[in-house]
Amino acid sequence: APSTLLQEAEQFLQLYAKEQELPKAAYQDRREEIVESVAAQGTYELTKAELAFGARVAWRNSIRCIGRLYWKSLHVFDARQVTDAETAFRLLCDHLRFATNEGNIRSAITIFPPDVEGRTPLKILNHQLIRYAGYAQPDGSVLGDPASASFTRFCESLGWQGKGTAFDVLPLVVQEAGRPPVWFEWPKEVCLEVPITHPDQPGITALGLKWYAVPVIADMWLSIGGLRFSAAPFNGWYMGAEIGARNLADQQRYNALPKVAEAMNLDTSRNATLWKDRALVELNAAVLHSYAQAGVKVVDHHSAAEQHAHFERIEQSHGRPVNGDWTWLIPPVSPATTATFHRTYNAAELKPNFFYKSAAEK
Ligand code: HEM
Ligand code: NRG
Repeated sequence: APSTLLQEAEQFLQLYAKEQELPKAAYQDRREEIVESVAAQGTYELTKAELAFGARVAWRNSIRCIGRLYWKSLHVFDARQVTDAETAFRLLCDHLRFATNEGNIRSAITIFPPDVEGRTPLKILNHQLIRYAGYAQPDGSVLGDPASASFTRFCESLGWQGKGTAFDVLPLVVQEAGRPPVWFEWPKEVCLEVPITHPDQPGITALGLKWYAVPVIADMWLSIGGLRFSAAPFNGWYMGAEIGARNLADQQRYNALPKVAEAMNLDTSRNATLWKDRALVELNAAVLHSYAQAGVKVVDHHSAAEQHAHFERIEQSHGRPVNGDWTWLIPPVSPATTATFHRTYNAAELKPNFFYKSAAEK
């Protein structure tokens, strides 16, 4: 409804004016401009500066993100003019090259046009821009990443075919409004990957595990000033535990702990030998070692938690509330060794922010 659009636009403009020290006259002019545009057009356009500020604050307000200390350094690519699939693919290749930066990863977001009257001009159907395929096998198991099984089947239904390894990079799938989805294979050069090696456990190195350098979440919508950006993929760098304690370790993902334990000659006959815990620590050490060795930026969970604590102090010093989702902010390995574990958070989600889409909105 236009009334909530106007309300959210005004709230956002107030935040922008306050934090960017906009002169009162400029604020009032801009406010009038927005009111008139909404009256005439039913919508309005953010300036480039408002868009960049809004995207950065959306990161700052992300209650599940432990990496928020760096919210001001987000690079914002304005792709609001782009409505065709080929150009989107080209710009997303540029995004990946910029973000990857030969391993010295830079946080970035590419923002495609906002929805108009509930309609998304250009959709991205991937969960992350780069992710590995998962192929359902006749015996019920999955080759590759089980989390990608249904999207992999969907890509195959569009005519895409992977090599059939456990680490096939899925294609980009985009959809122009009113058209069928189309896929694009990423050039190899935009998908930097890291082979997982262990400094003193050759058996772990021999497992042949790997992971990609840059996580780019592509399936959330970005809310700024009452506008909805349904295609706004963003990236930072990995916290090692996302890979070592979840992607490679979860039973319903790559399930590597039994193999790691075997490579370490651990006694797996009883839970009480803590073989899973020992394997988990070494797998996480291997991930951090491998990314460092490859010159790819990564953060360990202890440093990440310290950085978040620093972020909390800065936010407090500016008189802003620090909201958080404790269940996500604690790392999945050794949570009680971090300060995050020992405090509580209010889980309110301020706007601008990133939100999940409902099944119907995907
Ligand atoms: C979630 C770390 C950058 C927005 C997370 C999570 C981690 C993390 C560990 C939890 C993920 C999970 O458990 O699956 C980092 C690090 C960054 C970074 C180390 C390095 C710079 C960013 C950026 C944005 C962002 C650039 C947006 C501009 C979010 C959001 C979530 C999240 C929205 C929640 C995702 C969900 O609900 O699935 N981050 N992040 N983060 N982060 Fe960050
Ligand atoms: N756990 C997911 C990625 C979620 C977001 N994590 C980040 N975001 N680090 C995974 O692929 O393991 N980021 O923008 O850097």
